[in-house]
Amino acid sequence: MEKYEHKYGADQIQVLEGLEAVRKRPGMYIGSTSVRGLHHCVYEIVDNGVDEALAGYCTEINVTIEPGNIICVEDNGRGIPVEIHPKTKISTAETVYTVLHAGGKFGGDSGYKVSGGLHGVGASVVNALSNWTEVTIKRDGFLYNMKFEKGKTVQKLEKIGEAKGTGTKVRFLADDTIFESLEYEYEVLEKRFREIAFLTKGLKITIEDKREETPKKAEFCFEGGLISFVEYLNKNKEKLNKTPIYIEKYGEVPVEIAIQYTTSYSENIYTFVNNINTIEGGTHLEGFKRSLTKVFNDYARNHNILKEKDNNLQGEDIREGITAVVSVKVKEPQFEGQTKTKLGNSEVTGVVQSMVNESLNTFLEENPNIAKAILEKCISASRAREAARKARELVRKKNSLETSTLPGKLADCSSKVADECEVYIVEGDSAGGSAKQGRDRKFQAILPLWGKMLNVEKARADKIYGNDKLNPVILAVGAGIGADFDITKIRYGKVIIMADADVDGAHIRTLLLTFFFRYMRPLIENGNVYLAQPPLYKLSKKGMEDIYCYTDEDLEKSYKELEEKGITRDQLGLQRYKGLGEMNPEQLWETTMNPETRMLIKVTMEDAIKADEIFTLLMGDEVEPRREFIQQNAKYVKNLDI
Ligand code: 28G
Repeated sequence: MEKYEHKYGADQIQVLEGLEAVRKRPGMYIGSTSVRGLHHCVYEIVDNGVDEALAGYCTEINVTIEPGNIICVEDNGRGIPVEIHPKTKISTAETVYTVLHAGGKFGGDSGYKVSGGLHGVGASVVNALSNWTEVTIKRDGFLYNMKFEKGKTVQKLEKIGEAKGTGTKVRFLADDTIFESLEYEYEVLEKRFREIAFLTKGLKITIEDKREETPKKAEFCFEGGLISFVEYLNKNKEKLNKTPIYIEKYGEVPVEIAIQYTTSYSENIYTFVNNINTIEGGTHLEGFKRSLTKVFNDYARNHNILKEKDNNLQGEDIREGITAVVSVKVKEPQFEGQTKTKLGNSEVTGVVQSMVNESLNTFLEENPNIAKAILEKCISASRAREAARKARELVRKKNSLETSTLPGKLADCSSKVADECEVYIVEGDSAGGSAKQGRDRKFQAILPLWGKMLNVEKARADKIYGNDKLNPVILAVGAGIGADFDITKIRYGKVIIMADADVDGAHIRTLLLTFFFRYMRPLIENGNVYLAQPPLYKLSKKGMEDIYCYTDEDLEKSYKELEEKGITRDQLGLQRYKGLGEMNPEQLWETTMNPETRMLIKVTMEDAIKADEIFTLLMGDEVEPRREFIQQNAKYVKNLDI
């Protein structure tokens, strides 16, 4: 064995200088020496396996975090070639692990590196930044291995036995004198490998964390590729097209896209170049957006969905509710932007655009019902946008005139210190009357509302503006809506929704919450919205103070407690409150409005996405799930923790 003793030729000296440069300025090659950079090392190695999968020779990659933060990556590809490389005069395998940018400079490969870590620097950089690296190759019926320390070859590639099958296995320990920490985060790696599995259909990736006594592991393999990706992203949303629209073309610039519309209002387009998430977008995203706008407008014109007098739909209208993943492969990607995650190659725009034009147009022609559903949503999005603009103008005008008219039905409080003031939005006239009489008028205002509230999810901004139910709410709160909502102008520190504890009450609560969520979101975020909790039952007995119960469990508990005191159920009078109107003003005050004794539920919104899902479920067009949901959750706020 010529371990430690092999002679260096001119090429080898160059190699060592190259890897020394990597160790001197690691940030230049892997971004940083933080955990982020540490994780990038794993991605670099795994990406070589992904390339082998993209070449069609590898179906499985297994990643293990071993105790001591050793990373082991194994694939069942062809195995890195073992023969002497004509340029470097050492084995190809060793070349890959010791020569900087081996792929481009020495590889002479006709293909292009389609996968790539953030920086696509290759295995030699990881090797240079590792305390040690061990590579094992199964190829041609034999088993080979080689070893490195801090990038230097300590054991050249040698045949160590026989082997069945083919593949490559790499184990490495990152250098703790270079990285700030060697603690890999399992969740971070898991998320990335799930993503890679979505982006590489059919490839199975497993990850196992063996550092703890109870190992964590996951396995990802998606035959549906990007279709599965989009379905995963939309799993809790109501869809307009049941199966994602799928576009795939493998030309000079391979492009793969999946699109699914939901009833939500958000735009979720994820783009990838060579499997790298291009967070800042770029030319591929530009091409995709342009095509969407053009194809949908053309289709709408050709099918008379947009009439001659109508304006074109704007891009943002067409992207409302979209979830899409755009994945392109570019031979020499130019990454720009602050975080180098913006594709700069200008030729990509046209490629993506013309490809999507063709495929999407065909899809719409073949699926008129889906086309219609999506366009209906686009059109209402454009109306909402127009109405929001009008509302904005109106609010601005109004503010400039300093007319702060309050709604006629509002029984305002005497204090003007918003922090100590509360407004009760009360369903129904009779309850409104009791609330007015029962309140503490110093700091409690009452705003009664009647009848069926407008479903803001369906009607949206164009109807909200000027709506006789919602306008009083907007005026009473006093801080505007939408983009003009100004939390510093709110007239009450607490906005309390007081509705019956039945299905209708749940409905009106939800409608109001949706309204606040969509048009006064900071109010929820700031914790100003509350739900009053009127009691469901009253237990009474002569000589005993009335007991109010707010839930069925509450009632059972009270029965049990009273039984322990020797009071049986049949000795007790039970009143079931069907509505707030059944309570007299004193009772309403005592049970629901008195700050000393009432139960208020603060509406929080820790997870806006989660809330969005709930509102979509509750307010969407699908009536049956909504009814079921409300019925199952009559006291739903607790369960949902909105
Ligand atoms: C386990 C850790 C990550 C890999 C291969 C397979 C080949 C290869 C890798 O070749 C040099 C450049 C282009 C030929 C290629 C095998 C062609 C034929 C390969 C990996 C030489 C690299 N047979 N599997 N590299 N090429 N897996 N997994 O690293 O010209 S790296």
